[in-house]
Amino acid sequence: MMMDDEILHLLREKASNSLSGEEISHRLKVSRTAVWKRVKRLRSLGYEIEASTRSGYRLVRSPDLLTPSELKPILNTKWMGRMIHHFHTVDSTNSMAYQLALGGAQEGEVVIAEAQKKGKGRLGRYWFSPPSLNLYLSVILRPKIPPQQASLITLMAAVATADAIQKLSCLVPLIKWPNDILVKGRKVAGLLNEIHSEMDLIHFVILGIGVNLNMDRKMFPIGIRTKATSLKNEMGQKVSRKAFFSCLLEELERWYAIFLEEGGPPVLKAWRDRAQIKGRDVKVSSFGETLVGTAVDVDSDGALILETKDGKRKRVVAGDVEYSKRVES
Ligand code: BT5
Repeated sequence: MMMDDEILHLLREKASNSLSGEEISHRLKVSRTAVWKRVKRLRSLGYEIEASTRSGYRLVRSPDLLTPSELKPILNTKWMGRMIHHFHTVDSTNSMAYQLALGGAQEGEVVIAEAQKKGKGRLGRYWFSPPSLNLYLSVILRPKIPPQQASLITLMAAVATADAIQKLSCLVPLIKWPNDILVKGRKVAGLLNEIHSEMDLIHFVILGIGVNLNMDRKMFPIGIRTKATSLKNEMGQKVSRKAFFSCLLEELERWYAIFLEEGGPPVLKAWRDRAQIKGRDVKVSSFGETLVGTAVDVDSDGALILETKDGKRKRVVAGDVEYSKRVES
């Protein structure tokens, strides 16, 4: 893999011209046959590389792959995503990131996959993750905050994801408590945060984000077809996965810094602006119980405050919300 990246790096430096096989072999200290084999391999991955005996190799087009060599040149972050673990298929990027974090992976390392076989939603649910169309990624964070504040990280990530969607698509997404991102009332992205902690110390948080970018409506499983959407569906045009990745990481890095420096208030304010939850009639399922009432707000820990018909206030820390009326963003 390293050598593939080095060849691509050299070819990109010479984007408008060709580079001879001899020069590549000289610079990488390998034989010309080895270079040729690698070029063949890169072509099989979708790279269009012209080869002529006179002038050498020229990179004509790169595939829409989310490999480190494709992503790093366009990434504008300071530290997030500087280490990217890319996989064609994994069970779940969250599970992979969790294992890497247990093994000592650093804050800001990212796991990304073209497809997931067992993409995870919350509460044992699934995340539909077909290959090469969308974004499935997990970021390892090691915030020095008490575990009770971990749900603010979920809200922070939801705000960052919504901001990235708006920047790239000009659509205005709405956040549905706690972690759904809706466009025109349909779910376009979901977040799953997993935390590894002691009573009063977080070891790490895995921030899992799935965004439907280029999936057509008919590709969704029947059960979610009317509830889910993709940016392509809503914009009527394909979205560059690389550009979206870059924008998302920038927003995450920015919002995480705000959260660490200023705490919950700016995150909660941005979340409230995006969620417009106050006064909505909602049905909430939480730990097997169903509550019906009016949403009052989220509190400083990100819990949902609900007023039931009999005027009682309830605090919900985890669960699912259904709006009585369909929401349009
Ligand atoms: C979520 O759960 O919305 C969290 C999804 C997180 C996915 C990312 S992908 C990268 C990382 N690695 C993982 O393994 N997971 C994270 P929840 O709120 O429980 O919503 C799950 C429900 O959404 C399912 O029961 C379906 O009804 C629906 N759903 C499944 N796949 C979907 C999709 N691709 N788009 C929209 N809705 C979907």
